[in-house]
Amino acid sequence: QTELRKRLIEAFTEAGDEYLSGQHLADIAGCSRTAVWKHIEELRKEGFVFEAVKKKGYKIVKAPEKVTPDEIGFGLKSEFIGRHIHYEEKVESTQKIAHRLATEGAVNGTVVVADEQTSGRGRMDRSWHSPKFSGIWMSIILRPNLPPHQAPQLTLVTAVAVVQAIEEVTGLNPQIKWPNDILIDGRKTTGILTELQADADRIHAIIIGIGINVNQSQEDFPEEIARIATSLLAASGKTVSRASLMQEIFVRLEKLYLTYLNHGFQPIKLLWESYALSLGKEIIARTVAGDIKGKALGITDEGVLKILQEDGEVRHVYSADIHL
Ligand code: BT5
Repeated sequence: QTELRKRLIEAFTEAGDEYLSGQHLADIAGCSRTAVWKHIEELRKEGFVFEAVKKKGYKIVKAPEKVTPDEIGFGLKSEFIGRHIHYEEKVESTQKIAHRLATEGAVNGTVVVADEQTSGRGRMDRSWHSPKFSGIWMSIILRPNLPPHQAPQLTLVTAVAVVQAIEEVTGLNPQIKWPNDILIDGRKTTGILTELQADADRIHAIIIGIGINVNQSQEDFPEEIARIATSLLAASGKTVSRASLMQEIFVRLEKLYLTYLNHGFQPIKLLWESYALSLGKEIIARTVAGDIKGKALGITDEGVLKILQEDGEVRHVYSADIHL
């Protein structure tokens, strides 16, 4: 099967700008036209973009772009985030690898990235859909000299950096849903998962997992998330270079991270609130201890969500899913 696909790819390479008819491809590959069509569908799933013209046939207009260290390193402007990149084509979860590398002493700013995750994770053991080549699936290892209770603030720092990078690269205007979702037109395009290696009073490593839907078309999403998810391509109509977006995220995150370490959360808080989706709105926060209903007032200087209940009491929410 892969041999056959290789022959098809070679034929397309030789054909250059010419279209190849289904029959011609079938002759080259020595299979039926239906089989050719199936292989083209497979190649599409791998990230190839085809142009199909009636009576003429097919042509490849774009090959999948991998996010290898070379691609990401070329033109990278950050000082430490992304300076060490661990790339794999396919992994269970980049978080898992990052945890291992962090234990083995990976330096501050190390990034683990993969073109596909087979069991990408969300919070609370939920799964994260991470198909081949169409998104950014990465984990960033940072080693701030901070107590563990400040870690949630770094999720918010990261969210601001990702929003700014998406704005810069695509011109879209994403919004943040507390604490870790980045939405465009109300649909989730990015999720952030922050995990720690720490003892009672110090963080050894913080592992920030970032999943961004980049080049999926809206039909590509599985049914369970089709109505709640979107990608940068689906929202903007343009394919986005994953490597360029990663570079932009590294530069923005580095800047905000240093601001945060030197000046505290206050400046980040202002930025975060300027991108926040739900401030001033009625929301329901689903926590493990039950629902809290009321108006989202903002976040505290610690990054904790404040909700004004109908009875006038202001509740602080440390961890929850927000429903609008
Ligand atoms: C998150 O969890 O949003 C954090 C996702 C972090 C993923 C990154 S990818 C790199 C790194 N390696 C990993 O293994 N993980 C990190 P949470 O707030 O729990 O949201 C999970 C929920 O989002 C799921 O239950 C689905 O409803 C939905 N979902 C799953 N995949 C999605 C996708 N690709 N796009 C939008 N929504 C998705």
